[in-house]
Amino acid sequence: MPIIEVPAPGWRRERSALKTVFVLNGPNLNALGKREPGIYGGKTLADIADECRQAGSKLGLEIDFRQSNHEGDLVDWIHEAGEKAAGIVINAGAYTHTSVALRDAIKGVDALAIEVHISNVHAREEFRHHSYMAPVCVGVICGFGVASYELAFDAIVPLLEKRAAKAA
Ligand code: CA2
Repeated sequence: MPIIEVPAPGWRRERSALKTVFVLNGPNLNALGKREPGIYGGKTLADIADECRQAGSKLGLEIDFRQSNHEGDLVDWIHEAGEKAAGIVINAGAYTHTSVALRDAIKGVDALAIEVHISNVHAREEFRHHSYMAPVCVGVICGFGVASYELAFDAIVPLLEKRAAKAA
């Protein structure tokens, strides 16, 4: 009698739910852990990338983690995410408060985008209270330290599942 291996239902669900999420980081975030630990904590961007990959893999997400100090790179990566990813988690740093280009790029792609910040921007200087990107993102998570990224993954999974179910 042939032996047929039947994968556990959970395994099947986990594999089929695998989705790519681009995690995009803007200017100065490469300096995390080196200065201003009172505001941003002591973790480096490499630590955050590791934590994001671990948290993402638990949720069946494939995380593509990137950082640039250049606005155009971020625009290009948003376009790339539109081709290759289901979601975008973006901490655009100071470009959040200045960039119409990032807003237009997010608006122009199908990938769902969530804006994140490590600090609570609303408890800081007034110029940080406004985000050009927030109106074109599905939501904004800020003020939870590095956990803001993981909270964004928790938030995006059901949205991606809903989208996939609609498309099926
Ligand atoms: O809280 C956040 O995640 C921010 O996006 C961080 C940005 C800031 O401009 C936003 O308003 C809020 C700053 C990026 C990190 O800047 C550093 C500067 C010096 C040392 C370490 C980080």
